[in-house]
Amino acid sequence: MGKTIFSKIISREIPADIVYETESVLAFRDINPQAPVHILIIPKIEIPTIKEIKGAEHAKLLGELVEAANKIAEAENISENGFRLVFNCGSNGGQEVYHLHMHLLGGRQMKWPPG
Ligand code: DGP
Repeated sequence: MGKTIFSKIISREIPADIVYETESVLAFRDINPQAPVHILIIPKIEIPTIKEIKGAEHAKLLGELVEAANKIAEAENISENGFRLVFNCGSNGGQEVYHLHMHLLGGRQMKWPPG
């Protein structure tokens, strides 16, 4: 698969508002925010979708993505009131960028079911 826009954000070829970074994870503000806080949390390795996730191989990485979300939610002051984490997968899931990413959304009341 070709390089996605998120790989170019990881390599700093294109700019992003980066809010968190570790050796394995990067987080930056969504360019088209759907909530007062809308941050994308991504692994630095290229995994196209959540379908490629294997427990034995990726358990640590997934834990790091969720840990990043919790830390960012604290830093953004949305932890106490709660927030939403979303993985869109494939066409029906509404996925546009085929580099695995978790959406962290907060700062307003979320609705259910989602659109
Ligand atoms: P998804 O539909 O789950 O694949 O979400 C992709 C998200 O990525 C979408 O909410 C918009 C965001 N996005 C797309 N291109 C860029 C970009 O160049 N920079 C940033 N910060 N976000 C982007």
